[in-house]
This record gives sequence, C-alpha cells and structure tokens, in this order.
Amino acid sequence: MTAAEYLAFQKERIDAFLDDYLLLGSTKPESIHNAIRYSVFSGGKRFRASLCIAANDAFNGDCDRVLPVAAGIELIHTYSLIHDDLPCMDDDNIRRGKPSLHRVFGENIAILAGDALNALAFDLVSRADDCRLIQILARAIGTEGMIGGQVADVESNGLSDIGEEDVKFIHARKTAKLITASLEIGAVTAGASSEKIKIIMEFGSKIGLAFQIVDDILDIESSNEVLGKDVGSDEENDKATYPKVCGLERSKNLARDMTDGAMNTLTALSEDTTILNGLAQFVIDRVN
Ligand code: GRG
Repeated sequence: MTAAEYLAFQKERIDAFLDDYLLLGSTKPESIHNAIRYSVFSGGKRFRASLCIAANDAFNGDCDRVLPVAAGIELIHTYSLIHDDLPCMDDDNIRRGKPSLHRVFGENIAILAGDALNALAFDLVSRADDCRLIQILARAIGTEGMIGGQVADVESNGLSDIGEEDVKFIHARKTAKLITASLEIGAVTAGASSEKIKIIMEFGSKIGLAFQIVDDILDIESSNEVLGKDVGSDEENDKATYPKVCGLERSKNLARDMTDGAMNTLTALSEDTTILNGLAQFVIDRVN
C-alpha cells in the first residue's frame, strides 16, 4: 500500500468513527453541533491521526484501541485550525476550499467550537485507559508546545530582525510538537519500548519541522484552488517563515534534508517502517 492509499484508507476509518461519535447537528444547541461538524468534515488529510495509527501498526498495536485516540488528535488539529483562522489570529477567510468557520457561524461560535473540540479530544484519548497518552497530548499542545509556538508566531509578526533559529523555535512548537505527539501516542498505545519511542519521536520532530517548512513554501508557490486557502497570507501578515528568513531554495533543501534525516532515524528500528517512510516522503511531495 502506498502512503497516499494508506492516508485514504485511514481517513475513511477516522471519518466514519467521528461521524458516529460527534453529536448530530439537530442536537441542541444546534449551532455548536453544526459548527463542529462543518469544521471536522470540511476535508483534511487526517495526517496526524494516520501517523498515530501508523506508529501503532509498526509496533503491532491493537488497531481498534488506537482509533478513538487518533480521532481525538484530529479534533485537536481541527480546533487549532479554527482558532488560527480567527480575525485576531491569521484572519483567513478560506480553509479547505470553504469559508472558514467564523465566516459562516460567527466568531463567538467558532471560538466555542474550537474549545469544545479540545474537550472532546481528551474524552476520546481517555478511552484507551492510559494516563500517559493524556499527558503527552496535553504537553504537546500547551505553552511548551502548540500554544507556545502560536504565541511566538503572533508576537513575531512584522518584526524585521527574525532569524532562522527564531522560525525554528516557532515551527518546532506550533506544528512539530503535535505531529511528534501523534507518533509517540501511537507507539505508547502499542506498548513500544522507551528506546523505540525515542526513535519514533526523533522521526516525528524532523518530519514535523519539514511539514511546516513545506507549508511555508506552498503558501508562496501554490494556488488558492490547489491549497484550499488563500495563498500569500504569510507575506501579507509579514509572518516569520523559512522562505522569509533564508529564501525559497534553502527552505526546500532544509525540508528535504529534514525528511531524509527522519527516514535515516527509522533505520535504527527492526520493525517494518515502510508506511512511516512513505508518510515522511508524503510531507515533501504534498501539494496541499
Ligand atoms: C487557543 C487562540 C488559541 C489558539 C490555538 C491556533 C493555534 C493555537 C495554533 C495554531 C497551530 C497551527 C494552525 C499550525 C499550523 C499547522 C499546519 C501546517 C496546518 C495545516 O495542516 P494540514 O495540512 O491540514 O494537515 P488539513 O486540512 O489536511 O487537516
């Protein structure tokens, strides 16, 4: 199975699970349940959830036990996208080719939908009955992780003295921490040894950084239609990105080197890492 086929297969499983789990839009108060469904089912590659399942698969974990956990991670990701699009953040009107949530449901419901998804995510992760998973996720999205990266990102907008290390600080937290946690959680759920978990986390931090560098590059080189959101928004908001601090060519080389380094990290494992390698390659090849 190719990585693209794996992602399509897992997306179907994750979406079916979430469709069953999330309350119907007819449940009172209808606006929040409709808003949640609008965001969750507006598209998305389910990359983080698939990484979690792939790590679990690599260590022969139980594929039914990891599914709610992986779906929970996807809800965290959806919440971060909703809040990232808000007028007080990136002020983006389009997400996944559709009007962003606050454009359809208003800012108040969009903030609350993000908050609700955050809570629902922990409900799902707790289903595996392992406190370590909750701790890994909480730390990855807190002030030393995703939120910390977002704060540094917001505060760096418009600054002219931003360097490569500053952008790395932001990207490693804003994007790579959740990607790393997705893999770590998959490996822990499968009962992998601490040595192997360390290896999978190193792989995660490398593809996580590469993922955000590619995101920066696509914001310059792609089109609104292919990307499903407004390209050029990083430049418009004068954001700290790799192309801004070190140019397009060096950014492309760095993303490639990070991905190669990630694949090299996996050679220390005796398990079958074909899918994980394929997902790393996908990070570099993706067009949206
Ligand atoms: C609590 C106000 C508040 C904010 C939350 C918004 C936020 C903190 C963090 C932002 C993190 C963020 C949006 C990082 C960008 C990561 C990224 C590259 C997203 C795109 O991911 P894809 O390509 O998206 O996997 P799909 O659509 O495929 O799911």
